[in-house]
Amino acid sequence: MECEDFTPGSGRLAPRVALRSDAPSLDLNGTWRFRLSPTAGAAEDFAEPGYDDSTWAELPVPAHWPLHGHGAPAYTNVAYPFPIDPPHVPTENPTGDHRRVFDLPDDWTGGRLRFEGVESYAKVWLNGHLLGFTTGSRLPAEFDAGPWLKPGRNVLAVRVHQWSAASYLEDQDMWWLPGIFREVTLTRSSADVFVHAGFAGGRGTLSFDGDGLLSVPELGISGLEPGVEVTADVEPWTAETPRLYEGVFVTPEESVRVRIGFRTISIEDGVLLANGRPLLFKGVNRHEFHPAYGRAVPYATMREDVLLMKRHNVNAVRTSHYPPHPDFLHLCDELGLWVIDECDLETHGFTQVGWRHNPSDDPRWEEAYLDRMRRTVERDKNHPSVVMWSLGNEAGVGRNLAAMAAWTRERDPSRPIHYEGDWSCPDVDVYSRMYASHAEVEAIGKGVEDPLDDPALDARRRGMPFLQCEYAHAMGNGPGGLAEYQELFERYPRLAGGFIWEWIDHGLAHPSLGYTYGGDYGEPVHDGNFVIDGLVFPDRTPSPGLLDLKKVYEPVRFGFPDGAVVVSSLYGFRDLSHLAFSAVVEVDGVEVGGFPLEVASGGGEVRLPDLPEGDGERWLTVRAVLARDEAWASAGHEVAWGQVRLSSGGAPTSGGVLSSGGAPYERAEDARTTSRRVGAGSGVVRDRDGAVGEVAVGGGVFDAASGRLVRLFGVEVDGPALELWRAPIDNDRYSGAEARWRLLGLDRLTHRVDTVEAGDGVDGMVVRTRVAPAATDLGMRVTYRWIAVGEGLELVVDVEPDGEWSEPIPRLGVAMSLPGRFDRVTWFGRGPGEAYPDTGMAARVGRWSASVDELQTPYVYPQENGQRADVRWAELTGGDGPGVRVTGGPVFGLTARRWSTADLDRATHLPDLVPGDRVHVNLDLAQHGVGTAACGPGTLPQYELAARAVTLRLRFDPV
Ligand code: IPT
Repeated sequence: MECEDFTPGSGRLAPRVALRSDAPSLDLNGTWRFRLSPTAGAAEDFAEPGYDDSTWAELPVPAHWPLHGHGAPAYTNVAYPFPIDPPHVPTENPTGDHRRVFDLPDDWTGGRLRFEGVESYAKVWLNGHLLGFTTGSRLPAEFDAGPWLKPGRNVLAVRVHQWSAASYLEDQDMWWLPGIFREVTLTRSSADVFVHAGFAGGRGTLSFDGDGLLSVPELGISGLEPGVEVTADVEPWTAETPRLYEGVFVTPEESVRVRIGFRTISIEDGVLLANGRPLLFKGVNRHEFHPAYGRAVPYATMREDVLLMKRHNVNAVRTSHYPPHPDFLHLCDELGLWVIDECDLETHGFTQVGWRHNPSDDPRWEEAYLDRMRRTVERDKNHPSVVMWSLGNEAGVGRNLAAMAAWTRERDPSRPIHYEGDWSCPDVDVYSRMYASHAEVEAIGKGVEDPLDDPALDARRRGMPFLQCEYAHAMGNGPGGLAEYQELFERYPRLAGGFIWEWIDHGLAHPSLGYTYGGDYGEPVHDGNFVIDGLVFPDRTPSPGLLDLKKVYEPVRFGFPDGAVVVSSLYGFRDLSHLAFSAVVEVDGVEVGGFPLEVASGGGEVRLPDLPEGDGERWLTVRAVLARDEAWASAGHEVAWGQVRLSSGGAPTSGGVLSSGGAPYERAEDARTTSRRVGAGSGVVRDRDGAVGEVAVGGGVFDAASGRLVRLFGVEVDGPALELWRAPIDNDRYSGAEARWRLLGLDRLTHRVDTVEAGDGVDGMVVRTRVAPAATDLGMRVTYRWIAVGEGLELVVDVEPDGEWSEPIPRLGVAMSLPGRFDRVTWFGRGPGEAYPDTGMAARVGRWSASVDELQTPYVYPQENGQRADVRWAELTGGDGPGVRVTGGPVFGLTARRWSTADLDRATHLPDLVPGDRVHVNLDLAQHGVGTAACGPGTLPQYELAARAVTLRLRFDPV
């Protein structure tokens, strides 16, 4: 088959820049005629202008045909979904024939047909003449249409094969989605220009290559000739201050708008610099994705991505793992993001055959590799936002990568070269890794990493800045460990930061499954929900992970010495004068005073006035918000905050800025003596036969035989009983913890009641139990002590492990259920969002209220979620009837949902979660950390939950 050719294309024009020209152009997007064939070899008669396509379907262009009812998407991460036998592809090769008729005015002459992106192989005919073919899905291709264009009716025909030799170079972790998924135009523009705009010694330098003249009216530069360098007084471009100057490049045929940003990227003493100052990436990896359109992403959606990133303190993007739509880079120039522009290259699936015959080291593929790199660099070379070229992702090692790097270095010496796949770094300028542990990142930061075998390569690498092109896998609940990475990035100058994996969940919208992932289309080989690992949900709602990231990436930090706030700026390129600072004092979550803070543009210490007093927990919260509208957010947008608990004298008591969500758990000295004994003792309720059926203690009624609470303040309840299980999160699942926990039986605990003591001589009610799974001698001895306290009821739960518990456990707390009318929760603790021991940096102490439904975090793959941490008290209310207030001793983790943990555990898609007639509540002493073990390091030791003797104290009151 011709699509099984190592050659990347034929008949194409030399690659050039994506530009905004005033030359006439015709938009060929819109409705095309479309026919899908299961194999590649159907007759090519459809390319003839007279062919009758009236029975064909209609298809929008740009689009992926599987998202418009033709065939189906398929997802694999690493594995090729076809046998590895390059350059061959399967006979079953879905092939989409496309036709578009367009009219040209009489005076139209010449032009280029430009395709911004076609996956994976396109063969193009104009008026029956074969123009050529192209591969390199996420890269533009142009064909000279001039000789074949006619006045009036013209017919464009394009045959697209899903599989081609090029598919071996496009094994990125994403949906396989064939089609003409970016724009098609007929343009009379042919210009090319390479603008060199630097900033050094406080001045801008400007020159360019290209056949024309360049003017920048704002700088008084006009008619600049190629190869001539001028200097000018300019404001530099940075992601923080994205200052652009409008330039015009004029050739005899056209005039082209170029937006110029003056900036210089350099590496000095192993430190990455922008305009001579350290550059720290607070980045994300961004795939192009839309839940309905796949990689055919509308402009408004690209813009939304950039705005969301800016609003969450993200300052950098790696365009994983291919050049994005050209408009995305214009947005990065305009709104300010540092970009690592990655070539469309990945051969990851060869890892499954020990990298045998990896194209990266096979000379037959060299031209294809170079072609991809040239098209990347030529298309995007004028963007100030692009500060690094990346050769690709996960393509192993080899000579073709070296060839790409050599060509790039020659063509554009102004930008460092990145590639992660070869840790010896022979071809690159920065040392890059993915998912390195905190300990390894620290060693690299200190320059004491393990040496390479080759001393020369080792010395070279030791002189390089380091970045994590991927870290903190944002799959499902998480990622944990963010604050600890950031602390390292900020401490060691060699560390240039990193890029979270990844920006968005690639869940495709589905009428009954909610969002789909691998396997939902019956793919025989797939990687399940590994495609659901983003910081935003498929509809771009920020996940708790993104909110935490915003906190960790804050460009302003607050410290709280006695009677003052210390404001530190982490901006690299601007001061604090664009921010307004304020403070509020809250007592038990109720505001008692607020005032603005006068902060110098360089930050520093601000003395606090006398702060209002109050009876209860007093907190000072300070905020930095935008003082004026910026292009990416309005005045008032919160950029950073800090919080501190005040002692009774008004002085701060602790300065934890990045606190985490774990509840403290300690064994009480003696639960019986420390609990208060107030109010009535127990009463015995006899049934008709005179037997003791129920026992009342204060507002609680218990089943006399089992000691289970059955009614609380008249409300039918079930539990509370010990719970050690959580619906596994992705990190539990992919790290193997889930399998070990299930083997142990933590998801199927049995509760044996040993003694129930109540009535005569017993103050309240004492229930001794042993909680254990079948088939093991491990268990927990659990004693529940109920004591009436005023109108309420106090519960002290002593937990004592029985046997050798070696594994961390998912959770330690009690579970109970209430009638379904309880649909609202109001609490004082951390919120408004979820928090786990190593996440929840975005959750601040306050008084919050939410419906039970609002407490759920809609992870596309259902899993443990929605815990509110460090809860002092919570009121559960709703419907007609009394509410219940739970008070911690001192705090607890709270989860409430309209399905049980077992239901959540069983669910595989969001619509599986169907509300039942009970509300299930977990009151936890602690949970195991979240980590990022689905890909990368697990829960850090300090966030592990060990099975050990603990006491949980709770108090229930009617409200
Ligand atoms: C890493 C890939 O580069 C990225 O595309 C994605 O697949 C990620 O893993 C997992 O979600 S590669 C992996 C072997 C570390």
